[in-house]
Amino acid sequence: MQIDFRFLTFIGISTSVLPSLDAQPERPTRPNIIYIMSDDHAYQAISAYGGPLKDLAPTPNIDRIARDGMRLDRCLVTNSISGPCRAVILTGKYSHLNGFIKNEGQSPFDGSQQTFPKLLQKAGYSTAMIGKWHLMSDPTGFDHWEILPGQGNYYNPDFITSDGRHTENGYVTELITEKCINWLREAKTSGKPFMLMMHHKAPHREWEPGPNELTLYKNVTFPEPATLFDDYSGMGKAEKTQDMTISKTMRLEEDLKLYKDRSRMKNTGLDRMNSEQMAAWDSVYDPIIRQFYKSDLTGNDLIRYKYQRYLQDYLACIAAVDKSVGEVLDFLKENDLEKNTVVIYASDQGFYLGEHGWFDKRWMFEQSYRTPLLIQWPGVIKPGSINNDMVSNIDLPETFLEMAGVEIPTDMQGRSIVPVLKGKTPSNWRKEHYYHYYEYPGSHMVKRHYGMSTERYKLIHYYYDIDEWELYDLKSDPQELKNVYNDPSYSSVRKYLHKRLSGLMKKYKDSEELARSFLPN
Ligand SMILES: [Ca+2]
Repeated sequence: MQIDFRFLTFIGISTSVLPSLDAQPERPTRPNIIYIMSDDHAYQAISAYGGPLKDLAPTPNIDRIARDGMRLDRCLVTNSISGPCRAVILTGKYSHLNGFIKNEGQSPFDGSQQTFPKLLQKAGYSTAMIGKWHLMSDPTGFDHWEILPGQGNYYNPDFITSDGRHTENGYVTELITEKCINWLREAKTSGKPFMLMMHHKAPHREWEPGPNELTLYKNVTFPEPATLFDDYSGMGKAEKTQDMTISKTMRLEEDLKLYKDRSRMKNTGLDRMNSEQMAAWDSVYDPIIRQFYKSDLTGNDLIRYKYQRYLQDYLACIAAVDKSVGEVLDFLKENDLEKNTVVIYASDQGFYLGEHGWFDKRWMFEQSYRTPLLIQWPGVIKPGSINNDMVSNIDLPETFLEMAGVEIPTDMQGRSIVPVLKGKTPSNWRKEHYYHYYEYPGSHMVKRHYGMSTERYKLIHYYYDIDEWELYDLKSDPQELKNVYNDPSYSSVRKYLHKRLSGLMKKYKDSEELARSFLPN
């Protein structure tokens, strides 16, 4: 039986007068927390989530977390892009309140504000942040930090520590893993509970596979998504004017490594390779390049080819991340840390693998709005559980604080998912979720939008240089191809959702006026 000692003290019972507690005089040990987050890892590319890629590109180690813990199927992000997701996870506050609303043209994250690592550190946790940070200011609240500058590089990357910047030889996913395991080895001996944020750069664009995965999927053909050739005819202006299609936006050379002119490799990151790494790379890519330019593909055949090339590299990057997760899990097991360590696997947001003809993220549509979340917590989470409750990345900091028995500040805007993890979701759990994306004009030209979702519907408002509302019914249109906002049969739904959206904006202290204050002059 687990006894909450704080509760006994609160109701006025001194623990010392309870004889049954004598055998257990110490506070239950606080769990260690390892938060592993990759960058742009689509749930469609995790075999534990099923789907058509699961047998072709399995992730057996990430799946171990699902097997031993819980797979959460409805984790929604508040603003589907790197830096903002990271700021939300640190602060438990929506972008408009934590101040980090977009990547481009953004001022550095204000590290002086309240974050969950600071609160854990204050409560006696050893804390570390290793890998992609992407918030421009130095990390705060960590006993140890070692980060990539900006997006970082795959091969022979630079790292920044409090001592400055240096270059290391190797592949980024493997280097981050090694650094994390070294830190865990130290943390284990400190006698304190620890919290590690292990943030992989992979599988972010331009999807450069590591030396051990170069050939992994080169001869594999992946199934195409049903909406690869979406023409957006049922959608609005925002979808028709974006710049993130496999067809037009994805570049043959920089993205798909089909370099006809090698001088264009300069400053792409591939030019950081040493001669040995380059020789291994060329031995795989040279034949692909020769074959591609000989084939002279056009039209839909070219789109199909680009999709395959994209997935081959993207999934190879994920294979290295999966191996990394396995190494961490093995380390915990071998060092007798498994039982008292919570391991979380997540991505900063979801990603398109050809759905709607896209790559990248940003939208409130499923593939980028949903992010993978898998958690193992021995003795607390029932192994092999699957959960469908609407949770969000904004819930993570409060969840970590509750796991550690630290008081949750009232100004955080999420809700701890610990009860969900225990299989005891409260009856008043969230049924609606609020979203707001700001990076426009900018890369990929996805218009600014905010909106809300329920289990069945999504209401989205595109603004800034446009004023269009969209409404999707996931029950009749799970692929989100048909905007029914102006369909009279949805008028009462529309009215209801508008009302709920206003309520959510009020609840989260967001408003159209505030959104306008973030517009560029
Ligand atoms: Ca990302």
